[in-house]
Amino acid sequence: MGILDKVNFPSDLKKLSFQELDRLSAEIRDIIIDVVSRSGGHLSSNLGVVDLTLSLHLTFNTPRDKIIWDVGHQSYTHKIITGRKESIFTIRQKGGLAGYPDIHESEYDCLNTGHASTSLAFASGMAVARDMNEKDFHIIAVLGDGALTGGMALEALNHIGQVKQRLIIVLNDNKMSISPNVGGISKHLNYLVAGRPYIRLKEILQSVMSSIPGIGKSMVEVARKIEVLMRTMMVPGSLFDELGVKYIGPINGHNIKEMIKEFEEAKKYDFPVLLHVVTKKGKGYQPAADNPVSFHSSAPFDIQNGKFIKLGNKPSYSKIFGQTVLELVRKDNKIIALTAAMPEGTGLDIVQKEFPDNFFDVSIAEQYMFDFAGGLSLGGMKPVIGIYSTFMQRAIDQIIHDFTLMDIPVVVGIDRAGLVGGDGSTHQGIYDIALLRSLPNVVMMAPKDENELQHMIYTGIRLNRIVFIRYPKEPGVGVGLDKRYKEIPFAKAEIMRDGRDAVVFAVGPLVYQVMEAAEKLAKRDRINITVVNIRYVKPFDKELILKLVRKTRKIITVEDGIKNGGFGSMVQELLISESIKKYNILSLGVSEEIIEVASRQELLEKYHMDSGGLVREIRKFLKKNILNRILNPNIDRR
Ligand SMILES: Cc1ncc(C[n+]2csc(CCOP(=O)(O)OP(=O)(O)O)c2C)c(N)n1
Repeated sequence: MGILDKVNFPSDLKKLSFQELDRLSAEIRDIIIDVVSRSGGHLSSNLGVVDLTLSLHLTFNTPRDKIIWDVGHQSYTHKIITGRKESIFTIRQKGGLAGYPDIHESEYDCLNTGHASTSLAFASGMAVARDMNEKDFHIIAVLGDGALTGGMALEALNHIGQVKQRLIIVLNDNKMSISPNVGGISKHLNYLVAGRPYIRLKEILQSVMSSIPGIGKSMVEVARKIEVLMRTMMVPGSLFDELGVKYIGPINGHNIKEMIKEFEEAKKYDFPVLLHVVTKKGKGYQPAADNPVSFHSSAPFDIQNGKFIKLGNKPSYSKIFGQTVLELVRKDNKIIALTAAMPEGTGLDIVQKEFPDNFFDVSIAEQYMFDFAGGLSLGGMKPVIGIYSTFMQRAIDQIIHDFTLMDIPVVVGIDRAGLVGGDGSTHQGIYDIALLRSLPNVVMMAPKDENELQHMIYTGIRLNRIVFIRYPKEPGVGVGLDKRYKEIPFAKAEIMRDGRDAVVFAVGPLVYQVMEAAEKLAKRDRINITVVNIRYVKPFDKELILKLVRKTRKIITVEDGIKNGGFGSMVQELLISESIKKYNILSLGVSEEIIEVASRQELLEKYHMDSGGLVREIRKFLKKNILNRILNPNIDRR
């Protein structure tokens, strides 16, 4: 029987000895490795925080005390010891546990997270509310050194130091964002870890001076001067102290005893404190410790050798994006590739390796990245941003206020656009079309396959405009790549198939699902539909759309974005503005709701955008129309 058999809730931890706790850590690590090896997930971050999580739940009285996990990708241990160990094997699967904290899942999850750097603002507000309501519980925000680089976290620190509410911040420093952390703050944290003796000396000096009985004012003044001297001569103080948040650390994040001692101390302060806990990403599983980047958001793997299980040979859209940008940089030194802490995820890491001067990882700073790109563009460079659709939401104001109003050229590869498997509601890329479609000067494209993606990147750079190119998180279609880039004619769609019964306008790789459905409908139902690869969502091919609408009067739009305000709405608005009256339209897309955790395929099925679902929906739609015609024979079919 393992120790974990005895642990269901945090109260069970308190009955264990330190030796048992260490064994429990090892057991939990084994479970996490097992779970992630089967269905993928965040491995290295979770392995790093097992001891930290146990220490927090041992010290604090959850769920009365509130632990907020920033990003939340590191909450597997938290889930295991808060009543969810039996269901941990269902994590990230349809109907299973979410991969991030979820307030609907457990009372121990006090905040939904997924995007970085939100914990401090929430914790700060919750602490002020607690105090105003005269309640008495602890609020603990746990954020990584990566999340700390996000503007929101820094804005929060600035405010927390001013309001001075009672609040505990645990900084989990593993030197890594997804990739090695970058920037001045990261350097400062390294300094704090390396400068431990000096910082400790400073603390000791302070406490000695204050404990000398009857110490005169002048002595305190001397001590203060010594401190200032030390600070200016050899050790800058911690950034946090300067901001008004007491810094404690560094603390060994794998020593439960030491952490409990420090956390107990932290409870005593009635102002904000930050505990700098140092952990090792991937601890306990050598392949993940050796390669924390690949195991950050891991594919299923073989536990014995740490090798990822290959899911086919088709290159991902991200890979083609990175490859194309690299080839274009080789030809044009003015192209600058940009990412906000996602070099590998966006595929741009290969540009970083070959052209470090033409690449910037700005850390988790999406807003900054856009305006930085704006500056580069104004300076005559050609910025190409790689960003996930969901994280681009952070920079909507920069896109509107700073790009569209001045019409500053940029190319943005919107990765993970559309329905995203595994990560649940926080990571869906379903809003980009609706958010960008009404902005002036914006061009938006969606490639039907990886070959078209490379041409669109090439076209986008040549257009010298504000260009967004959206593509999903999935392997490409496997069509092979043309050797030479070509321009995709501006605002022109592509007819893939001709038929007289209806016309389907499809966005992105869903074109292929529609083509499959069209073949099935032709064979089984003798229904012949026209299929159009829309290519340009904005500005779209108005003439072609109107021509085909007039031909069939039965229109279907397909997009993996929200229907309300999305591409389907754009087509409907066009028909209204052109006073076209007699038509029937079926808009397929994502409904306005919180998206459940499921694979991309399951989500496509849910919204009838897999080929089978498309066949059924189109058949139903056309039958209804035939029925309508029989019942209303005098309908005006202008
Ligand atoms: C706004 C936003 N941008 C990017 C990401 C993608 N992302 C998820 S975890 C992560 C790194 C976080 O690093 P850190 O906070 O240090 O946590 P660690 O994984 O190292 O424990 C990033 C960039 C995100 N979740 N949110």
